[in-house]
Amino acid sequence: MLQLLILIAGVAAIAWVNWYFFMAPKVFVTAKASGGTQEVTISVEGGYSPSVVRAKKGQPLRLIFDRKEKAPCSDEVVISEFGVRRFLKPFEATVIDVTPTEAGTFEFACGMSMLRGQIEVEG
Ligand SMILES: [Cu+2]
Repeated sequence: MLQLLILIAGVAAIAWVNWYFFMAPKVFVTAKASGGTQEVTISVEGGYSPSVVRAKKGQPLRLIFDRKEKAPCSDEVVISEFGVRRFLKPFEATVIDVTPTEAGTFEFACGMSMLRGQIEVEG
């Protein structure tokens, strides 16, 4: 009986770890449109939250990276498809404006590609 309980607890712990690392960080947010510009605030703290931003093609997209840490990993953010490489000041919000001209999924990442997120552009 005790062994069974330990087994159940173990399986639950593994399930939780999988959920935490693979499911939970994938927070989807659709950029809010106001006056023709889509806007989304992404908090930067050991990762990007939301990590997936949905936006529409052909409309300016304003990404506000709100960096809540000074860990060197998140010093820079790179969005290679848009030719963006920007330094994010600790405990400050950095505004990055891009205009997606094509539909698709575009990655953004820290300078070392450890922290990752995506921009999903719908046509
Ligand atoms: Cu990094």
